[in-house]
Amino acid sequence: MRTEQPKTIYLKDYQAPEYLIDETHLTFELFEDHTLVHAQLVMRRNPERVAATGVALPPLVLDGQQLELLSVSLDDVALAPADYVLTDSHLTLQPKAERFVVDSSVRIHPESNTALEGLYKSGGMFCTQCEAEGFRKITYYLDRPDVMSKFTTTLSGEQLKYPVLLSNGNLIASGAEEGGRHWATWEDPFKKPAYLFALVAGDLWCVEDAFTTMSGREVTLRIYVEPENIDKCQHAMDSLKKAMKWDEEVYGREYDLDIFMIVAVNDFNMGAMENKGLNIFNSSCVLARAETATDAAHQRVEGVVAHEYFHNWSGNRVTCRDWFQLSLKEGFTVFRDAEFSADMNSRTVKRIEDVAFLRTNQFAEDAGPMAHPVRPDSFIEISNFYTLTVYEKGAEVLRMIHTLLGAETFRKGSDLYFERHDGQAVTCDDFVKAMEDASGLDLTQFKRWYIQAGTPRLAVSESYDAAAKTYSLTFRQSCPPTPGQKDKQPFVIPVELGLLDGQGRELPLRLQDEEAATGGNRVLSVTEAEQTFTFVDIAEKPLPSLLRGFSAPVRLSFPYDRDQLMFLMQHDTDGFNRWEAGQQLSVQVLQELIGQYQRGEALALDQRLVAALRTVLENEALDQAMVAEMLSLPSEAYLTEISEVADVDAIHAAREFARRQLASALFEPLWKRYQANREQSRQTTYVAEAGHFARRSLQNIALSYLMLSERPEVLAACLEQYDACDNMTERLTALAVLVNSPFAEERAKALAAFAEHFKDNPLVMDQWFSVQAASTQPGGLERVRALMEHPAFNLKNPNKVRALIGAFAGQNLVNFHNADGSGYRFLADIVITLNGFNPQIASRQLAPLTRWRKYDASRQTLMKAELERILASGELSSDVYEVVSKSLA
Ligand code: 0A1
Ligand code: ZN
Repeated sequence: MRTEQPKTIYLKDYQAPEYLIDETHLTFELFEDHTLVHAQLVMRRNPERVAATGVALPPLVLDGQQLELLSVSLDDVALAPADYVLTDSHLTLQPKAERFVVDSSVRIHPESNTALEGLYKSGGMFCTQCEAEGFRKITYYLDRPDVMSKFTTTLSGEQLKYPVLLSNGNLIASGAEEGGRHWATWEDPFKKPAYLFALVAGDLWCVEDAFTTMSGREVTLRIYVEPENIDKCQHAMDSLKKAMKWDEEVYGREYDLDIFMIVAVNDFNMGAMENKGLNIFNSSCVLARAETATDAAHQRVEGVVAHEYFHNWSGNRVTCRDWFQLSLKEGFTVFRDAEFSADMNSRTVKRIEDVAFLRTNQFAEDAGPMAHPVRPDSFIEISNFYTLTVYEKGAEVLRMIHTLLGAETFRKGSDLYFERHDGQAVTCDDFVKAMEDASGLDLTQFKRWYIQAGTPRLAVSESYDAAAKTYSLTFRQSCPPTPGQKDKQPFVIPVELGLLDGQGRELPLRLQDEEAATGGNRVLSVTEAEQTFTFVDIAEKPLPSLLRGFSAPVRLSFPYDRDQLMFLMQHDTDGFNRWEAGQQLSVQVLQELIGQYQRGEALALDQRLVAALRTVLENEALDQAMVAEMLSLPSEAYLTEISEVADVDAIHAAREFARRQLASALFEPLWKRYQANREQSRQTTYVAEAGHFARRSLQNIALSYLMLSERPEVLAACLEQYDACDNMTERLTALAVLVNSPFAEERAKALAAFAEHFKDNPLVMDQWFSVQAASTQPGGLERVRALMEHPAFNLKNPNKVRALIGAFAGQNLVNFHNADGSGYRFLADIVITLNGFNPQIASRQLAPLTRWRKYDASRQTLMKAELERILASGELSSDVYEVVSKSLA
């Protein structure tokens, strides 16, 4: 909880640390009602700072919060309270020499740590989460990423309760103590910042495997879980080995320790954490097997395991100088994991999913009160900046560098970056400099992507001169103002494009002033506010395919008509843009329906959408995952995001109307493909591979349409799928469509059977909560309130909060935005409660309320009133304070 007035920290105030910590020796004595931490810090003055501060030794200011100081000594001399200054957040000492040793002992209370930051207990085990500033809740330290130290850690605990004792690096000694206790000492040979420290003690089982690195070293791989989950680790282990191999092949990066460990914990604020050699994971991102985890969950496990593993180089060996540089490691690592997933599964489908997510969620963040650059220049609470902008937009920035340089030169740049900065804490500028040095390109203007917030708009217009056979595209870019940034300079926008002729063939491209034509696909760099490119030798007016693969995170507009979009859906050589054309067509059709609804007219669906989707559905040669993606209408959240003022009820009514019309017009082909795929599912056992994901995704979206027909044969098929399938993907879809159907009796039966069968599996129960929280049937809030009383629900567990509250406020838009304001009041009450014990989760759950500017005047008033009520509710954490106050500013 906040004890001082929240303070804004600025990048411009960055100063290197006055002191460095060469060695850190930690001892933890774990007990049920407290833990004792002893830290020995071998320190010296930072030579870099001597010129700035002169010969006199500056005070040593150690970070520390919620610590009970038991003793402190300097070079073995115990200090009296008069020798130091102790506040809620710092311990200040006066060193007497350039080199010295600080010893401190503190008492902490992991057993009552509900914020899940620092050392805490999850179920019966001890674990840590130190990023970003959690280490200061463990011991007095220079808790900042540019202080890198070699750690040794000894931990001791009761042998029976905590047979497994883990920390970073290699186990160098262990033994038994009197009184049923035992201990272990771990040594990490690589220096690291405190945020990468980790400790685990528990009654855990492990799955073990091995990986031989490219230079022939043998690495032991272990995944530690609670005994009942030992049968759910194989997929994560397979993913880990694939990731290790991929990083060697694609980036030339080899693992560096003799052991790599993953531990699954049930209570975790985020997805997972890349602690050196000892990754700690939210169990939802490790555990997966057919019966309990969906295809999406399997893919998430693969992606998160890879993400954390890749951090060993992009984050750990080369880390961040300060937290403003967070995207240095996160943007890069998300880009790396996305490319890995693209290589393991379908590249186009992965891109479609990522872009849909980015445009719906990151674009909304970038247009809201918390908008910030990829490299923010100020923050109140760093935990609030683990954002979609830093992660996902940061990854898009890396992707654009990759596009501009080409794969080979990008690899040269990353090699140079890792070689130049190994063992250092560096900045985004250092990364870009390595890319410039490897390529010879000047990226000065490109760096605006790091410093300007907001999503650029790129309006494109065309003109064709039949006599001269020239075709021109004019690009106009602009970027709306964001908090603290009124005027924006033009970005470098790489636009990948092609031009199609009347038969859908790609034309060779030659720009004016160029000697010869290149192939049919190229990347133009748009760098000016307005810029025209003229292609020559264009014999007929072409149709442009723009921003292929979503080559830049911008809002592109081009005046396509619906027939042109249908043409692109069929003929574009770029798979992503075929999908994108379908989305744009759907958006146009849905916006027309929204208008009809608002004017009180009868809704009428443009039959061209039916025709376009029929063609897709009947094309057996298309990748089935692509068919499924093309059949998915833009989500209500996306339709909200692209609206000037979002009319929640009109959006929901229009989309549901379109779904019903499509279901009825396309019943035959949907039913045919559903039955064929369900039959194949019956004949095969579950396999977590792209081809199988594709088959099930088409089967499941078909079922969700078919159920809208309310025909008895579909209900029977749904119940058959629910009962007879061998995997959670089919079962959960069947359950979800029942929950959203009018078949009350079948729905209740399935929900009860599901809960009975899976009551002991918390991750499966999370899915059971989510499916109900997201149901758009009326009475959503009452259902959610009732589910909060269910024995499997627990507000202290972040996964439960996300599954029930997060799904309701984030996905169930018609119910959450009920015009009476009940959804807002409910969420504000939850945030006020969460603020009292887990500020990070409280602050994240707030996001839907921060979007108040998107809604009509009456909802705006209701939403703002709830934000104000939170602000006035008492002592707020810095996390919640920052988001609420900025939202109201
Ligand atoms: N570095 C982790 C994410 C992470 C960040 C903060 C946490 O606690 C507040 C936990 C995890 C990653 O990118 O995976
Ligand atoms: Zn990360």
